[in-house]
Amino acid sequence: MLTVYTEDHLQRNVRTELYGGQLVPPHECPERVGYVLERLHAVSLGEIIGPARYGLEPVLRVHEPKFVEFLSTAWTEWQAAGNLGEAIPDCWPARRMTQRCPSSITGKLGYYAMAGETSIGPGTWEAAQAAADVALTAAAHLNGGARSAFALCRPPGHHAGYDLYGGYCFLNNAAIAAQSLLDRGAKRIAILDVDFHHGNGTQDIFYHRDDVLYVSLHGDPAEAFPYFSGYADETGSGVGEGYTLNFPMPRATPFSVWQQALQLGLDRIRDYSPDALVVSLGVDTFEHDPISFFKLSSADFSTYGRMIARLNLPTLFAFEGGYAVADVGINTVNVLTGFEAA
Ligand code: SP5
Ligand code: ZN
Repeated sequence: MLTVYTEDHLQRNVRTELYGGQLVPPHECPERVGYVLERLHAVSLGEIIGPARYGLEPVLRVHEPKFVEFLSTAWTEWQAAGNLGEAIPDCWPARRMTQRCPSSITGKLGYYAMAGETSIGPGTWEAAQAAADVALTAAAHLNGGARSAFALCRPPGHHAGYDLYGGYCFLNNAAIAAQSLLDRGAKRIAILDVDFHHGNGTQDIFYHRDDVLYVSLHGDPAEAFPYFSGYADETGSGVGEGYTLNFPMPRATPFSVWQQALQLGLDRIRDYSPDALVVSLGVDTFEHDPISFFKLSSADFSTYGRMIARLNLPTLFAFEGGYAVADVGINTVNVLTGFEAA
């Protein structure tokens, strides 16, 4: 399997995450990708190439122009305003407040953020744009006839909505890739999101559409981030009704239960008969993940990689979460080798 990767992700190296009432070193750190690379080499998964540059056009197919403009200027504006730390919001357009975008950078952060844990720093925008290019390069590879490709994206993407960032995500790499596959001739794309968290951003972008089926397995939003998205009764709207499928699951969910939900999701994807599959591949379902609560073992990742392969679809894996840093490489690559072995 081909991997697409760039060291440009290193440009995102913020010092702070708002966590437990403290500013701590971020869970979503550059070392995560280092462990994945190390494991890719160890198993000789295949060639690793750098991304092509696609510019903003494919990004603007799924994100709002003013949001993208905000992301590209946020750090400069934050610094120019005299702030000493990294950029974090402190006020949101909550119920019954106006939804107008302020001109103040602090106001804009609250307007565009779906969560406050995610700091913006120098290089955040450059890394986010590079991650989108990584996903687009992997999509181009599928278009060229490949069976599979691994987009080693960082920062991750599935919490980023049409005009929302947060949950460590800025641009929705998986959604950008899915849209580019449609724009290059695919009629239907399925997105399978196996990250522990609900991909609220991906759901948001495609909620009203029937040309992208979104299937997600995740921690019950009543108990888990992102809290305000991912219930089973969120099923799509308008022509998109029935094209969003959510499987929220409780604390301590073991692989035996998770696997049953996965099989139901895979059955739905097979019925949909898509031209290709995009997998939002987060490995924070791992039993030792520090911020999540499912109980998958490292071997379980291989098992479900094989299950995904049985769909026999061109498949793009886009890297998302996973914070048991030293095990992120083994778990991620187990999915890919499981897929290849099937
Ligand atoms: C891409 C991705 O996996 N994003 C996850 C973002 C999660 N951010 C908030 C985490 C808050 C976790 N609180 C857990 C408390 C554990 N005691
Ligand atoms: Zn996650």
